[in-house]
Amino acid sequence: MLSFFKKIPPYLSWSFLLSLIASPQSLIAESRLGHIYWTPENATINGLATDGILNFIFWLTTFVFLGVQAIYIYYLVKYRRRPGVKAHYSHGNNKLEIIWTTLPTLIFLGLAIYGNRVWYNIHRPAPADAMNIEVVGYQFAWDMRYPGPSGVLARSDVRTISIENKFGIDPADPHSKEDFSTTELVIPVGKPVHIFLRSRDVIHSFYVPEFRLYQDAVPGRTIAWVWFRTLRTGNFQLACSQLCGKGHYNMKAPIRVVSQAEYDTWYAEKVKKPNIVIGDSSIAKK
Ligand SMILES: [Cu+2]
Repeated sequence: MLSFFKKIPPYLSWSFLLSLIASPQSLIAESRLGHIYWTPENATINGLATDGILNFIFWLTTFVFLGVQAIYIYYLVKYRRRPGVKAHYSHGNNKLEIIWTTLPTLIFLGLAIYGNRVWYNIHRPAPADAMNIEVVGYQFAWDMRYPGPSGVLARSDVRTISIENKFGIDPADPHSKEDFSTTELVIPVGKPVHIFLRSRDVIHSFYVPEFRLYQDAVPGRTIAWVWFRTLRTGNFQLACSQLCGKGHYNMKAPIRVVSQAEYDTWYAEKVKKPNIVIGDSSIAKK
């Protein structure tokens, strides 16, 4: 067997390895047609800030990397040993040491402050006019809960989630008769959307690359700090991004960002038929 591998010319094995690196799109589950070597095109206002810091750090490190390599090669050539010239050997320079320790420290401090500001802006409280949607992950799909005409989601508690009451809704709340659930996330473009994120079983993750959003859904908790505002209409995909079991690969839901008019038509149709049934939990307790 080993002798067989020894017979492979080295350029062939190298070309195989290179082909693996050069064709990552064939290794990704859902093929992307654009932006293959960069992030997918952003679709939210928060995403602009995230992309800003990502691009800034990318170009800063590119600039530093190229600069350092250029100086390195220049010195390598300039102070090399030649006939009649001895290789130059430096024992260090305190002034230079201080400069190249202080400069990166200042850059890192600046990046930390910049990053914190971006993080704070993304996580500041949702605006008052944001629409509330509950998103619940479970093995292996997503359920969305929309409020009725009042715009207020019925009171719910993760502790009362059961087979009969999959959202853990309080049946005493009058809003509980208005809410409806869907398996796709439909959003009017430009409207702030406040997500209440929950899990019914294990840890899942709400991941939408175009929204620059990645947030774990943890059983027993309601994650209430995720909100965003979309910039353009389009079809996206909500994909679970925490390995959550054997069906994880297929745990996804469509996201449709549509015009306000299109959303109103869709909502009017849905809100007519509240479809959340809260069963008799006393049966389960027996
Ligand atoms: Cu999952």
